Amino acid sequence: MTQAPKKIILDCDPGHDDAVAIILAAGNPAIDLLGITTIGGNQTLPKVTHNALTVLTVLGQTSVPVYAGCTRPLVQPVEVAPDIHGDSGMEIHGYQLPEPAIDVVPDVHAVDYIIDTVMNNEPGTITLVPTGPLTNIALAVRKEPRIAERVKEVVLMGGGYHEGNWSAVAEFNIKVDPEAAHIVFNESWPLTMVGLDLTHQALATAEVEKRLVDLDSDIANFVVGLFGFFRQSYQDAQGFDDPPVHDPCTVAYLIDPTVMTTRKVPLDVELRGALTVGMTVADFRSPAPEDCNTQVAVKLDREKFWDLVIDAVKALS
Ligand SMILES: [Ca+2]
Repeated sequence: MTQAPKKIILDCDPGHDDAVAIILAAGNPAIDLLGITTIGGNQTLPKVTHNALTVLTVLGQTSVPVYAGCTRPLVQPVEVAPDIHGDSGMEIHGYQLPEPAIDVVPDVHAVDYIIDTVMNNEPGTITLVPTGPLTNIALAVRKEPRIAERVKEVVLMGGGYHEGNWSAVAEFNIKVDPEAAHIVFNESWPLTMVGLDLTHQALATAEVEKRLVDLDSDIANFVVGLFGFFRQSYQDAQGFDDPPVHDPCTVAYLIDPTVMTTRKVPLDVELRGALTVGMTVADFRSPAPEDCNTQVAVKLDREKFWDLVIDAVKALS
């Protein structure tokens, strides 16, 4: 029997890898992409919101509603990542991006959209998929605490138990709004942290790019263009040969949990360390407590992951 598609809200800051997460969510029948909410992160809120609208326009998925969220972190000043994502937040090689054919839903803040969607659907049916800083999600659960028990699960890209990329021990999404992450990681909902330990296995290699080039479609060319810029910036800024395509790993896990192995561990977010602010601290001392509601992603089935991405590009083309 086929299961009903999983209803998700994608809370993102596009972002090259966010764009691929949108593709996977829109292009796989196991996912029902209810809406996209945006959050300042890789670039400022107006830029990432523009990019989300652009991605949906490229994909021809203009019926997916987009809601703009918070312009800045709860406590920290705005910090963006132009060295990785460029001035626009989604700079691209060799592909002409269209102007968006749609606009955001007017007068509805992302935080209210998240709350209303969770409260107006059956408990246990809405999954939150944050792939940017956690400001919107933290504010939503503070404004309406009942969403914590109604959300099916939170599957987020962020953090890392052994790796950092914005400091020695902190990942960007968590580091730029650690207070928001602290709120989200300490709620009662089931939470899966798809962190750098996992996403650094999702490298867009030359072989992956060749598979996309061979598809010879507009959307495939769009992704190839994204990977082209992303490869260059990851080479220049972080010494990678191939860029890690972090965000779609979350959606891939929701489509097919066997795409990665996970481990149940207590998680928390460091707020006050002299060197460690924004570190996601995973307690691997075993066994995990019975009531542990958090887990980390450990190992990616690369082949299965890229098959899902390529299939979604094909389906949308
Ligand atoms: Ca992102």
